[in-house]
Amino acid sequence: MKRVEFDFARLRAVVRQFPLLGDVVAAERYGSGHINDTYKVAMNLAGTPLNYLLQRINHSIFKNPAQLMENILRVTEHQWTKIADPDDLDASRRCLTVLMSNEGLPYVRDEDGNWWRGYLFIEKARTWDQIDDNSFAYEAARAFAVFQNQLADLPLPRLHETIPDFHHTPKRIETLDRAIAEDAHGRAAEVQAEIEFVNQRREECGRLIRRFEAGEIPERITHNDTKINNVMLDDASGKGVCVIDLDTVMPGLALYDFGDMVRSAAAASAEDEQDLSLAGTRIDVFEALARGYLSEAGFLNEAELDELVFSGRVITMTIGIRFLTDYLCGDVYFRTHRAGQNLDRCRVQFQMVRSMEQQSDAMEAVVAAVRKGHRAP
Ligand code: ADP
Ligand code: GN1
Ligand code: MG
Repeated sequence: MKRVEFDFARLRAVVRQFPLLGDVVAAERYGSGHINDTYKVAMNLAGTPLNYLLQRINHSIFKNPAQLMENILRVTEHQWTKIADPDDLDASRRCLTVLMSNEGLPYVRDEDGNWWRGYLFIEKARTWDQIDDNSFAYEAARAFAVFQNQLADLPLPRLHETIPDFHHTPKRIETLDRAIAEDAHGRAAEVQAEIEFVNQRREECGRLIRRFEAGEIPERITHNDTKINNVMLDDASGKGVCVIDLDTVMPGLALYDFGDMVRSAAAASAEDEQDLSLAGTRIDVFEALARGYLSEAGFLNEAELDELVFSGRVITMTIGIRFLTDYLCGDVYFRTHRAGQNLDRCRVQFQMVRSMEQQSDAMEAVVAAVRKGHRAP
């Protein structure tokens, strides 16, 4: 998908395809996601300001946006059955609300064939790219567990797989191998150390998939992109308000969701930090995540509980492999703002994996203590 900035007139034409009252007065690029183009749209509703969230869906990555939006509608409507409470005057902040178009669809198309969706703008809450307050980690992990709980009884049919094999680490390694062999941008020589890092861990990368295939770890409905900036925390209380970025909600492993919380929230540095001495995994944040997640994730079986620590390593490894692959392919998947950013992102992920390997025993002890605390007296 070509990266283009949309001017105000074009955005206003998109907004006009939704039955919204009032005047569009401003629009600005919003958030720091790597995939979609997000805009905050300000409206003037007869003198009252009102915001909406408008997103261009990245249709190079999500090949079937209509099916994707079908998933999101089903998910949010199901969440709503769990949330709606006439006494809760703040319920509409607790899950995303999809805007339906003038034609009654959960998306609109523009003249260039782009796909757009709109959401109610969730006010008085924000996302964090990095956190330095462990209570935020606790609340975020808890919110993602609540989300998994809400969807545990989503009626059939199965959700569409918006990106097949999204977290299948061995398949991600195969894609990396192809990118190395092709070396389309002549970058492979420069990343020999990273390739060697992957080579040393090929075997263990398949561990969760093997346990899934053996029937020990169940398939659940999971979020699959539980990055810390995909949960909105309340400005006043710091509590989890709403889980967002639902493009990848589909059948998956709960462990991948926990693992990606560890990767993103327990990072000691920014995801693309260039000074690797700052990168690593913070065990204090890991503990807060484990406490928050297990406070709500009573559905986990023994095998899942046993793999909580490993899940952080394997998902961090997987995302690092994806950043490395994208670097070799010429930075076509993840949005970048400077040369070498995907390689820096990869290196931070691999440094975090090293850090988790070194702290493995301590992290296992944390999980054991948290599990003990959650056992019935
Ligand atoms: P991406 O897939 O590119 O990561 P997201 O759906 O995560 O896109 O949105 C990007 C950012 O926009 C989020 O991190 C969040 O800060 C903000 N955002 C998304 N949805 C809403 C919403 N409904 N209300 C307010 N802010 C939102
Ligand atoms: C992307 O959309 P965003 O920025 O929340 C990516 C995730 C990666 C993440 C790495 C659909 O997430 O899988 O873990 O970047 N989303 C997709 O920061 O590929
Ligand atoms: Mg996001």
